[in-house]
Amino acid sequence: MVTRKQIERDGGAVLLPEKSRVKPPPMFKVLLLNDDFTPMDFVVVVLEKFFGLSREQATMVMLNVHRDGKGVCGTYPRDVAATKVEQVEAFSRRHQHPLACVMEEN
Ligand code: TYC
Repeated sequence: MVTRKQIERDGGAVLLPEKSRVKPPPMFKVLLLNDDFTPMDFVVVVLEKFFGLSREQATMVMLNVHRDGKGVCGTYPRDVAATKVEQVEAFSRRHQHPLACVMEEN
């Protein structure tokens, strides 16, 4: 908030914010990679559980990965992306599936 007193003290000048000198934080895509063994239903569950996708969105992303070899699940700051990769890989190994999840800087 700018008070009348502050404006008067500045001789009525309107002070604009300085140009920010900090870069926005780098963002990272989290991708799933296709393989021949992980069941389609399992990939859909992963996309719902860890990326908050609806059943319909998850099915579309899974089919894109199945067709194209890889696909983006979401974009996050570095630490969030790294946690998603760890969670997906741990969950997949626990269920004995080879599903691979990687992150890439945008
Ligand atoms: N290709 C797998 C199959 O036919 C399905 C699959 C989709 C696996 C996406 C991994 O990231 C993946 N069962």
